[in-house]
Amino acid sequence: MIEKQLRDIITRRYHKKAEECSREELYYSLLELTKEITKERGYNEGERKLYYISAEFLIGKLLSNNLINLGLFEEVEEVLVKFGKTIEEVEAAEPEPSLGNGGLGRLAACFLDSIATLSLPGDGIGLNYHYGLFRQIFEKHKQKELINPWIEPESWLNQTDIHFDIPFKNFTLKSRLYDIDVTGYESKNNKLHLFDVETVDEKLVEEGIHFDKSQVEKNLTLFLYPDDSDKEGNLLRIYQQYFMVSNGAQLILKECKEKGYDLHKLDQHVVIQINDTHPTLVIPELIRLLMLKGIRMDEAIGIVSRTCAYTNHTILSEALEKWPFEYLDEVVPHLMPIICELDTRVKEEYADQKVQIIDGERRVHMAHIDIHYGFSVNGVAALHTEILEQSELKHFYDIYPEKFNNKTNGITFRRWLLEANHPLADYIASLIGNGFKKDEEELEQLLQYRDVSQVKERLLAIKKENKLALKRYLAETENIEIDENSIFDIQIKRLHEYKRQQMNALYVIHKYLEIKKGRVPSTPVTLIFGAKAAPAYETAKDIIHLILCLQELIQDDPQVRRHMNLVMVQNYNVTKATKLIPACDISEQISLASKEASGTSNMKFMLNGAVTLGTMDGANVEIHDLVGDENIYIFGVGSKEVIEHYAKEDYVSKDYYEKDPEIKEAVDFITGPELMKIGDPENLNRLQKELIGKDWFMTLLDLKDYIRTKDRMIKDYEDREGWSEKMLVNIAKAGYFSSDRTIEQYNEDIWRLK
Ligand code: Z2T
Repeated sequence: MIEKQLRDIITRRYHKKAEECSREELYYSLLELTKEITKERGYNEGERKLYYISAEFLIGKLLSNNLINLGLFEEVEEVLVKFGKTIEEVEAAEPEPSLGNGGLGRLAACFLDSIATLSLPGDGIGLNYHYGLFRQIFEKHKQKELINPWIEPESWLNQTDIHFDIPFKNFTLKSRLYDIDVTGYESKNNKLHLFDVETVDEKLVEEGIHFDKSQVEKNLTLFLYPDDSDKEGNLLRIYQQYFMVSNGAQLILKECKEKGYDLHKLDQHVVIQINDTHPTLVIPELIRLLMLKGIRMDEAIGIVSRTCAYTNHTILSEALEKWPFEYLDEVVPHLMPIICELDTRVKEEYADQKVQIIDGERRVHMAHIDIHYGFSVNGVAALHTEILEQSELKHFYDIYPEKFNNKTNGITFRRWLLEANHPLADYIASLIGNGFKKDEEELEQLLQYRDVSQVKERLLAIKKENKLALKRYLAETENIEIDENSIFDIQIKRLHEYKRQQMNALYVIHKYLEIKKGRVPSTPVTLIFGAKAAPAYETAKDIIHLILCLQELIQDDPQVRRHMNLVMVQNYNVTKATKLIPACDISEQISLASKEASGTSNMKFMLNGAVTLGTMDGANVEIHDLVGDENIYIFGVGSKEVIEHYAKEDYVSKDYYEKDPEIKEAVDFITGPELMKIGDPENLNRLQKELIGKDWFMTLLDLKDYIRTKDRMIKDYEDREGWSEKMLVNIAKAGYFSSDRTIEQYNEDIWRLK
């Protein structure tokens, strides 16, 4: 069936036989076929619909994902073999859309998959960035940023004829909507609506990712801002945000009109989830549009407040958006009377300075708009929500306890198990059937095999197979050699001081010195890093520099390399994550307790049989609750203690540096002769100074415990049977972290669709 359809498409497109097609030709043919079959399934519908507005949707490549969700993957795989190609080869021709920075954007993509899979009517609304996040290459042991084009003449984007006028201060921009179909697993579809400007000019890009910022109509959707949890204030960002939400609001009202809904009852038919504060302007914009339709302000505010719900993703204060009043006034003056009215109403009701929308310095606190004028505020892991309620947002929790709720993050198993790890998914299915693909808690049935050696040996064999596959992939794509018989210890996530890649690097230095002294690990270890740094984030770039210098030092030292290897993959993205995660033994989740709101790679690793080395932070806490002490390695100080250190301002990194010879030796090595020969003294000196003089995220506080715990883990790895049992328990308990569960909870408590 598929074979004939595909052959027909190929003949029509290329006038040749499938067997003679290139990877690209097969890819475009499959793209066309997949889009066609998707359309035939139809779309989820209902009396009430969700709009998930987000500045980021990190959807990654879609071919395999969509084929799995359509139930066609195996058939296509077989057909391609007939044509003389593997699906991996064909998929290599697909560009990856990198429309997100990291966890927040990937979460939005997992949510779209689960919303469709659960047959809920819910669309995504975002922007069609032409280049998305930058592509990273390494030059002279440093990150360099290049543009990352992903839009081709044919792609998953469907151009529509939907346009809106978006009013700015001195001009109006006309938008165009592009849609990507979201295929659920064995369900109907939803849509991801991405808005764009027709006048964007890609030639505006100069060198790297620099571009002329003066003409908004030419650059509005060129790039995604490359920040992760910290950002530089910028007018262009406000332009992007308003463009996104005004389009979103107009689309929502258009759909309501088409369905004949009464706008006075908007909140019965529509719920808007605001993904972090980036889409906050949807609140005043929707109020403005309802008023233009003749609804009085008071009522409009009420309707919108019953329609909007807000998700918070971080407690890092530098990431909480506070726009100067003048900036907003410069871009969207027509919203200012509404924002001022929202502010006045708060000031009339509450004296507390901490809950004001406009503060004493005339800055507009976006989160405060969301909390006062939305009906729900949620955190993304149990600990995170508790910290919001008890400290970060305490003053709001005191006013609105009923608005606060937790929704622990999740991941879609379709991509992170079925697509990323075929051998494991197939083996699990052979043991417990296919139920776990839609009802993930069924993975618990694996626990009955806890004491069955054969099963555990198979898990080890599959891990080995995946490590070999990664070895081949890295050899082919990055010219990197790794030893499949070593322990794969992986830290992949955005580069940020709070995530503490620098602590992992200090471990490497410590181990290097140990090996030099003849104390070698029982099993060789390969440490793998993958991380992009925000281009303006100096310390993050210094940390990348340190890691790349260490990589060269070790590569060129056969004596050390035999026992410990270090590799940093270039341009870490969703595609690379699907290759790296199934091959992992040790999952590094080592953020300073209280700082990682949830983390989601921790869940992906666990699901694929890696064991977590982590702090009591974010969702690690819930992983620990589920698997128990025996099956996770926890170290470091807890969040209470950390929060106390910040309150008392009593953490002095220099004391740790001076009092502990091991710590001192490792930190000093950063500017020792070995690394200074390889790297740039400016970067290495600056990083060392940062660690001794500031160390805002308390690396040195946890370093000793980290080293001890990781060493214990490496020792325990030798007991293969014992380790494989930990793997089994982790996989069996991962069901809780399915985004299907998360979305069911959003729907139950917030959205109430169907
Ligand atoms: C982001 O990826 C996250 C938080 C942000 O706060 C911004 C970005 Cl781009 C503004 C991450 C969190 O750091 C991570 O802990 C969490 O798992 C993820 O969002 C999804 O909630």
